[in-house]
Amino acid sequence: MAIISGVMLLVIAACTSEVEVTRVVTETQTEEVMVEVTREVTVDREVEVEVTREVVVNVGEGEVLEVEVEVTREVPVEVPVTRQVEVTRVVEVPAEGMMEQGESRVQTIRDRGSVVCASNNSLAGFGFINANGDTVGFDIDLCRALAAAVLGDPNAVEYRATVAAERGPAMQSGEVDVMSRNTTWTSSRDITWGDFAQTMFYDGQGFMVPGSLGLSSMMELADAKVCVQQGTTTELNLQDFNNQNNLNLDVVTFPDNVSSNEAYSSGQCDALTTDRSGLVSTRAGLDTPGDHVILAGTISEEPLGPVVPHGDDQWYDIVKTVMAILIYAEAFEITSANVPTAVTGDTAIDRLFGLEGSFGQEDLGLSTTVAQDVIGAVGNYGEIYNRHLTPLGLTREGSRNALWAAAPCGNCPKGGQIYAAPLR
Ligand SMILES: N[C@@H](CCC(=O)N[C@@H](CS)C(=O)NCC(=O)O)C(=O)O
Repeated sequence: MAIISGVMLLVIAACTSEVEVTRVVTETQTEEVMVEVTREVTVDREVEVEVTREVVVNVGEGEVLEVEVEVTREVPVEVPVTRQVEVTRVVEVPAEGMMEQGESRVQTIRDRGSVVCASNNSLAGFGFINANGDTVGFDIDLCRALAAAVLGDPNAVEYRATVAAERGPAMQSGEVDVMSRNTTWTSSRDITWGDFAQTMFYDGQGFMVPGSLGLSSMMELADAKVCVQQGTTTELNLQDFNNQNNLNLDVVTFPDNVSSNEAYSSGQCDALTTDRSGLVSTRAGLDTPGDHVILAGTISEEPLGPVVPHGDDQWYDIVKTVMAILIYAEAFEITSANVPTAVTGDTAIDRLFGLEGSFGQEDLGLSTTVAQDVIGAVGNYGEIYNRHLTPLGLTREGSRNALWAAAPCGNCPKGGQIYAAPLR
């Protein structure tokens, strides 16, 4: 159903059922449309009233239809009233909270008072709902960091739980501000879904099998039944892996994490495949994790990171800059416990925390001290990692997810790939 919001100016011959709508029709609508009546005028008394209630009507050009309106300012009629109106114009405007054309996403976020973040709600460590009913995780903390940066409140996030196959449409519609949800950056997604920012977590696709099968290599999976989730790179990589190695795999696909994990844990599949971090997370939630083995090696490259809808450079730059703040705060050993609020004398740290100079934050419409808000709220990249991923057993040290450098020092590499544009 196409939902179109319209704005009508009603001119009412007072207290009769004759109503004229004075705007011009742009197109004929015969579907269900949402109409927002914003102003009602009684002709004989010249009283203007604000009418703000949204109503859903079946409408076509020239049709007479009933619209229930709620009058929000005093008028000489009873409220709510039902009027016969003739719709002569339906104007497409975004539903509440959606971006209006030409408006910046940051402005929309500020008007709305929250960041809409597409998230995962079933992947422990990365994005899931905890026992208190809160959405938490490594990916979730990025949504919180963005809310802290733009709204000064890490809790001002509206989460949209999104299964894998819903991600493309969610991004393309622009209904979410950002997606932060174990999502692999690929060229076609970058072209068709939105702009990918830095990689938050470097991963690759692996396989988990019950230890009882006695397998030691992915190449021993011939003829195995493999559970995989629809709408993922995992599904596509599995096809390639199967074809290239003539493994004759029996691939069983599932619409979401819960159903694929259940199928695996109930023995319906010999193997479960997804990003290795996803396997580690899933294994931790099994009844007897020790009975399951994640086979050595990966069959793909899975750089996981946030993505924003195409078309708003300011917002895209904000997401990248906030990620850089998380990364450089760690490189400078600034944590949520020691955020500087007065000049320290270290120029790079003072610039990052808005105490001296600038790294471009004001040009992005952010506060000079945005890094204080972000790091104070969620901590640096390492704190976020340790809070959510270290408990799963995803060792960071020595992995690709270590920092590239401990400090902004070209000669002291840490060996990892977590890196961002220098903040200056
Ligand atoms: N990184 C891969 C896989 C991402 C993915 O969605 N993985 C599944 C399995 S771990 C998942 O998170 N599903 C959660 C859900 O559908 O609720 C991709 O971007 O396609």
